[in-house]
Amino acid sequence: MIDNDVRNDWRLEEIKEIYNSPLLELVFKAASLHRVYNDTAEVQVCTLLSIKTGGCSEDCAYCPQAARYSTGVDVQALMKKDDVLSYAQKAKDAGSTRFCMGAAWREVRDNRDFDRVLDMVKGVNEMGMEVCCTLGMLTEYQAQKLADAGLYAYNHNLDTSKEHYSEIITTRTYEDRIETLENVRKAGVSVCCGGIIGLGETHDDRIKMLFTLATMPTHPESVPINALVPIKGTPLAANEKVDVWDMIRMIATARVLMPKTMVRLSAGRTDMSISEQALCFLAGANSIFAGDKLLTTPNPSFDEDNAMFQLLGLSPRKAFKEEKTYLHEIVPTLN
Ligand code: SAM
Ligand code: DTB
Ligand code: SF4
Repeated sequence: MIDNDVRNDWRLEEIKEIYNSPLLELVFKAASLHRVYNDTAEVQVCTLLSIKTGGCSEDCAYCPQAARYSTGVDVQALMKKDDVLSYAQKAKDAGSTRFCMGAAWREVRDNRDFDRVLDMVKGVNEMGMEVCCTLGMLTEYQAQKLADAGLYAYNHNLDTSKEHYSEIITTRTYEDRIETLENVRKAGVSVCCGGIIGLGETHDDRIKMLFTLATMPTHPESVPINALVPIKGTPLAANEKVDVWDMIRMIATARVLMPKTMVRLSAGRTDMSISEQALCFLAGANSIFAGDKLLTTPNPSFDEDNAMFQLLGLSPRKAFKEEKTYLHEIVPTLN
């Protein structure tokens, strides 16, 4: 496979040009690269579970789980390991190959709750699913402990551009986010990092966020693109609904910049028709969150998504495929 398209020396001006190109040209370019580097009939199906909900100390302006906004989300302590494992089994039975556990924490602390999460990671890994966590900031030591327990991927989003970040979150910095991502990398865990559109950012902010992602020394293995789910009680409650064409443009640009990355069509699917989602898949999206809830907000049901997959001729991607591809690449005799 020729990897000339997988670059991390993108210039901001080049990205601007790609992002601003005529939409159908951009979709065509993204779709063409997508079929060179990925199996376009496959979509990774991930299931999310909120293992600790609400009561978060941070001030992320979009988030239903921030304690300081009255959003009606009930605070729930960390779930029991067995309950989490039975939920993971249900997700596996419904066709999910990645299970992502989310906690409304600012950061991980070295306490009994973390030990319980490590046990959950071990349990889900033993079930043969790719385990992912999103728990807030991590030290290098904590990332290593998660890796040792069998963690496959860690989700930690940049959310927006460095310039727009302080308009959205003031209780931590962009640099804090980058530091956690570096700790995850050092531990050998797959990086899942993307953002949200619809936060009141400009097109330039979106381009800058994509620039930061696409110029990392190694591209994130997965990049979730979320449309803001406006939540009553948060400062962004009255933000305008994200235009589906903006979502498609964002996905297509991410696909062109990071041809081998899994680009995830994340929050916002309940507002999208099958035709709109089909355009996202054409533009290079190859991962979704499945199950009727994201963390606290609704998402299409497994049945609805199965029907969509049938209609579009898509099938769920097998677990641990990246590893197998990698093995084939370094040991050609296995082919
Ligand atoms: N507390 C951890 C953190 O902030 O990294 C993990 C959970 S947090 C809810 C994970 C991600 O969900 C956020 O970084 C953000 O990108 C996304 N998210 C949260 N609320 C959202 C909303 N209303 N609409 C779209 N995405 C949202
Ligand atoms: C990501 O980028 N999107 C997911 C996951 N990573 C953790 C979360 C979306 C959350 C949407 C709001 C909610 O359901 O609470
Ligand atoms: Fe807390 Fe994460 Fe929500 Fe921010 S996005 S308020 S850190 S749960």
